[in-house]
Amino acid sequence: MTEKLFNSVGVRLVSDVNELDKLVVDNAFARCEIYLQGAHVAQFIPKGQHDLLWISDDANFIDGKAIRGGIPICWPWFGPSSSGEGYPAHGFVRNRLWQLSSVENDERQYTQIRLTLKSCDQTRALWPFEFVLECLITIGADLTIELTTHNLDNKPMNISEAIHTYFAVSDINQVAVRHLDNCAYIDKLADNAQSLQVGQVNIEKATDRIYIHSDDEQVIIDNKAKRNIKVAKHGAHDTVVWNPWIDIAKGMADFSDLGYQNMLCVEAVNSQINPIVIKPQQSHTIMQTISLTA
Ligand code: TA6
Repeated sequence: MTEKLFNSVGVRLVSDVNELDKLVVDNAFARCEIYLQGAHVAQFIPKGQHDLLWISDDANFIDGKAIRGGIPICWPWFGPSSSGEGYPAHGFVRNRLWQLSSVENDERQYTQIRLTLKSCDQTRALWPFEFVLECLITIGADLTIELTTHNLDNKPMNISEAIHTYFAVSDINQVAVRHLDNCAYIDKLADNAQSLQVGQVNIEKATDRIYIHSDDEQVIIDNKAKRNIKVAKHGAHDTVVWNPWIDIAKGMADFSDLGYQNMLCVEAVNSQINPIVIKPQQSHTIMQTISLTA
């Protein structure tokens, strides 16, 4: 195992022949692990707390494979590609190696990690645009993921995207999501039928919903753990709530069979229903902040 230290206190780049390269941040507020592949946050543990993020016991940590759990970045499309079969689900940046651009502290002494990904021949083969993608990850009492798309092309680009966060919960049967009341949603498990949410969201079966034009703040109430997680977004029209439940989980090799009991995805999304058009030389940012709340 090799390690590189940074000027910013409590940040190490850990390279292990059996694993992917990851940044380990251990500052005054939290511990966090970030894989360079996918700019993928895999752990966020505020001091004295348990991890806010869930990772599958069967997750792969292999070059070129997406990690099941944590915070995958889905870009430049969310879900299946509109170009048809042969294109990866959720875009192509979650399993590519990003470049580490900077490690700094902000004025609150929160650690800021900046990772970038640029278009290249391999990305052009999947999506014919010139771009720079920047992911700024701020680790403090809360965790913020800020994903900025720079369109360097001479044509407008149309993207959908997600910050696809997997939260750890103690028992899915005792969890509720608040602040989606009265919001319309597309039910992906009911032929994309549209419904209206009434009251809080309880998860009692496989759930895969796109809440359209949702409020910018939800709260996950974890009754068994007696902890609440605030999930705030910015620059994202939609919120996706996903739990595969047992049958779908069993169909995924990297998803532990009973893992569905201890996870819930609440994602900041611009879905294909609400794509973002970025003009040449313009930028767009989507953001999610997660924190414990009373
Ligand atoms: O965000 C929910 C979702 O789009 C589901 O439809 C589900 O299949 C999930 O993401 C996981 O997708 P993945 O490509 O990571 O298996």
